[in-house]
Amino acid sequence: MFESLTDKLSSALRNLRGVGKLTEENMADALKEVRTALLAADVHFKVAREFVERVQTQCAGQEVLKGVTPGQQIVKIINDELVRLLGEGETGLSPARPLKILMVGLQGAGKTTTTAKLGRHLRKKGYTTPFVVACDVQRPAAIDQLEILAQQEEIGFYGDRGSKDVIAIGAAGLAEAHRQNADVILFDTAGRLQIDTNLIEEVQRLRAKIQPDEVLLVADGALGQEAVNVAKAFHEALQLTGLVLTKLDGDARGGAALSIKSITGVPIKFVGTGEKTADFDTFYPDRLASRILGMGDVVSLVEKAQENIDQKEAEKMAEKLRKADFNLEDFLAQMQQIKKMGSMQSIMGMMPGMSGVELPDDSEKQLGRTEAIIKSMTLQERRKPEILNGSRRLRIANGAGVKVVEVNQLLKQFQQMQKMMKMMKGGGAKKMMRQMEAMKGRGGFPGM
Ligand SMILES: Nc1nc2c(ncn2[C@@H]2O[C@H](COP(=O)(O)OP(=O)(O)O)[C@@H](O)[C@H]2O)c(=O)[nH]1
Ligand SMILES: [Mg+2]
Repeated sequence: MFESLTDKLSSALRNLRGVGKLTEENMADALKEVRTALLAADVHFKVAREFVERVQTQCAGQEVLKGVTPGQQIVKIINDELVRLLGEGETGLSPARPLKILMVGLQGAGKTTTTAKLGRHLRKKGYTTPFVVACDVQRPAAIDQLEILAQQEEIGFYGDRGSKDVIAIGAAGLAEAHRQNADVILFDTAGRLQIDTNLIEEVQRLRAKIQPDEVLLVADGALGQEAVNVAKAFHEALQLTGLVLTKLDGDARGGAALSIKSITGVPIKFVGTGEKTADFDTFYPDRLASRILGMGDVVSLVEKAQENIDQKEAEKMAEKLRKADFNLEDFLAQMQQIKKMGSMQSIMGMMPGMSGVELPDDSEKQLGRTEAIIKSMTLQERRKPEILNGSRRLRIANGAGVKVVEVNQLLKQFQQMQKMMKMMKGGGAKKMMRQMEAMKGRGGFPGM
């Protein structure tokens, strides 16, 4: 979906997310690329311009977070703007029961297919008896098409091949659906190749007759801006309650999806992603945004940093590391920060470039054991591990439910870490690298 947009946006941001310092220059370059990528995806030029302006304003007003780079923070801002553009939090349907849904749109947009898809989808979402009514009398084949799909999905069906009166068919279909106790009733209608007044008037009369709770426009997502124009026209005539964008599996560039909500004000509620009835889903703006950016990893990382990392705490820790007076108490606090952020594996998964790295299965458990060991120490012991003699170590091991060798191992590795920090302080980078190599061979610090 939207491969080309994804490629262009992620290459614009790839350069940015690594930079430690943002300058007007590298920002301007990246945002220009973002704008070009949007335009190339057939996003409305006004929408693209506003998008970039909003990102710029927000970047200027942001506090710099610890733990992430400014570039990563911008990826997050762009992501949030994409979500806003796609229309956040408005994808629900009316709670009415039975729920009456009128499906409208141009010929070939995917109305009939989508009617069946939606019936099937809603049954999975808690409706028990979907029912479809064939109100397309333009082509006899249209009725057959809907009936076959309904049978295949075991959905109730009403059609009348002997009548050309769409309004009467709609009313009769509604009555039949009521008789069968349907809890969601979908009306498939005829489309034209272009919007014309006859079509609109017919649908308006049908609408007045059946009083639908939802009027959903089915629009071909591959049409880009043209789909936006169609949606505007239908909305003016029929007060749409939602949109279904179809054919997002094909060569859709993303323009329709990104412009249609902000131009028409009508939320996208569902998307079609293939010819089969199962190729259909509720529309989730945040999921699509992260797919388009291809940087869900960075976005979640920034979110977690915003939520969980106590900035002062992090600064204090960094200072201690610099001064090399990092004791076991600090180590415990650090570990608890990490735990707050989620599992080790999920954090690794969020680090760009680290998602493929597998931690050993028991690293989580090891982290827990290390924590238990430190917690079994007195405050004095945590601050001055050198006082830990044999009997103290035995007491700690018993308290933590581990063997003494594990306590010894932890202390030894902690000593090594301290040595390393002293070296860093002394600037002995080469020596430190050698030390690290040696530690790697031994499996490193437990849980790190
Ligand atoms: N690839 C793809 N094809 C679709 C999708 N939705 C509908 N179609 C196809 O588009 C064509 C027209 O669909 P149809 O439901 O008859 O459109 P209608 O004229 O609006 O009722 C059919 O060949 C469908 O299989 C979709 O999401 N993806
Ligand atoms: Mg049709």
